[in-house]
Amino acid sequence: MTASYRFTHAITRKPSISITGGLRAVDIGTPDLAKMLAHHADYIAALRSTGAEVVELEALEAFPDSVFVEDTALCLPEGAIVMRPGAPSRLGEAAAMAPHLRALYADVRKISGAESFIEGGDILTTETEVLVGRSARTNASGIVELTALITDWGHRVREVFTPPGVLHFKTDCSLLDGETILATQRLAASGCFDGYRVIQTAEGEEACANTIRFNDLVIMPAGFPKTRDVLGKAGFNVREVGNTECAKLDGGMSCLSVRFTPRG
Ligand code: CIR
Repeated sequence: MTASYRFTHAITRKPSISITGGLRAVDIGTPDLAKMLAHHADYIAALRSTGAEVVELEALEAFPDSVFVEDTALCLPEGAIVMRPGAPSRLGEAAAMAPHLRALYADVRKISGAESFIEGGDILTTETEVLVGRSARTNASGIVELTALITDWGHRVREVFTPPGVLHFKTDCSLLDGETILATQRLAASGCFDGYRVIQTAEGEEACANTIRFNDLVIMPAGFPKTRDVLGKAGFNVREVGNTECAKLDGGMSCLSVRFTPRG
């Protein structure tokens, strides 16, 4: 069993009607809720098709971005960490996630420093390390606190840097298997994946770097045929899911779930 991409569980949260007011770097249009709900259902069906149990949480109208549940928690086999989002409008989402983590884990810890900020989208867990990208949402203090919280579980944290102008570290990369990363050219060029095998997104298809390996599937946003074919030829079992509406809010495949296998 390879821990970094084999999961028994995932948590998702239904998009809220307030999603139309979600954060975005550039306004390229209002997301269509009906279409987003349809994409969300396809996403959950893909997760379930691998045999995993998916806990679907109710929409949180007070938090427009709450469908992007990944940013609220880091789940490791030994326990879970409640994040402290750097976007002020998203801080309360983490507290809303905590009871659901406690229902599944005996050990739930949290980032609590008033000056510490960290979002799950900046964290890539591989077979050997937990990479955390400093970004506009994740700061050095958040990374120091996370390191202190997970070291006794045997995890090694490595601080890396999210490229300027990119929302999260994982906006530009994904884990494909125990040693392989899908990354944009701009992120791979930083050298942060030295020692890993890197498959680069095709030119002009950088927006599909946020993909997930979930059990036997690589779940990627639809509409990126060159990268899809590269992954298919490399032997990955690719499933495409529509993402046009979440993309308007800078969201991709990883943001929509917290994926985990609680130990014991
Ligand atoms: C935000 O700006 O926070 C949301 N509109 C998008 C969050 C995407 N989450 C992720 O990449 N993990």
